[in-house]
Amino acid sequence: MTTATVGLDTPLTLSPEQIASFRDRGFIHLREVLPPAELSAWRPILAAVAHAHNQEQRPLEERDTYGKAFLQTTNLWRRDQAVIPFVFGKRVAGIAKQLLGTSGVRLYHDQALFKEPGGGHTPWHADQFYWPLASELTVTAWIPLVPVAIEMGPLAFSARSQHVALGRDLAISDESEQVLDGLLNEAGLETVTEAFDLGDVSFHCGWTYHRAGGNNSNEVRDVMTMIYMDADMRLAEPVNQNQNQINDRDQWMPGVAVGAVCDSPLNPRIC
Ligand SMILES: O=C(O)CCC(=O)C(=O)O
Repeated sequence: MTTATVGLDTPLTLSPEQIASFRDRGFIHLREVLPPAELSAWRPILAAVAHAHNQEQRPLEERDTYGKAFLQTTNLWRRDQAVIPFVFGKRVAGIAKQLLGTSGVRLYHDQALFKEPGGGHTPWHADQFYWPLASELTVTAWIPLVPVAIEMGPLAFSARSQHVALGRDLAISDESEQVLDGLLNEAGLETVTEAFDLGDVSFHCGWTYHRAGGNNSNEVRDVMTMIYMDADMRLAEPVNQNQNQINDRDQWMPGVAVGAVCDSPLNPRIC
């Protein structure tokens, strides 16, 4: 089947080698997952919702490092029903399910991450630092809506970093960029930075360290992400009163009790 004949819900079966590579390296960059024509048609729809709900007004030079990294708009599917077919697509969710080896996946949340022309780097970080979740069965799908050349800041991964508990108390910041760069280098871990063609999708584990360079082109790096978790994921007590985890619990899983399955109305089971 070529990507020209697939849709957002068409299943894609991964090879055992692809699944093993993801579990070993903590990420996988898959080529030709979604049809470029379909992504190009979705781009203006997703961008319109993202921009309509983004509050950032400051020019780039007045923002801090995180603010310069991208315009972030969360849970587009709750803001406009038009994007639900994209965010609930079973093809990408089905890949997440195979990678995790779970009986199914729920949506944790989605995000648009648009790196503006001249936008800065995304510092090294691991997403699971922010999540009050009882297991590591989480995966983020990073879906560019435009081809992302190296100069535009594609997502880069520290291969196998999910296996080493380094710097796990660091929030994304100038400090995380500096400290983790040193720690990951000292640990001898390989950084993988690759351009993305339109249709490529990467998947990374919650504890895989990742970063992105700045956008040195004249085009916006439009990216949509969907974060999935095991359909049976349970809510954990926030670690060390981590305020980020308290905020995430309240924002993304309202009403779920510690120890219960994260099945709030914001966390639909996708497949
Ligand atoms: O797109 C980026 O620059 C960062 C993305 C990221 O950190 C993520 O999707 O977890």
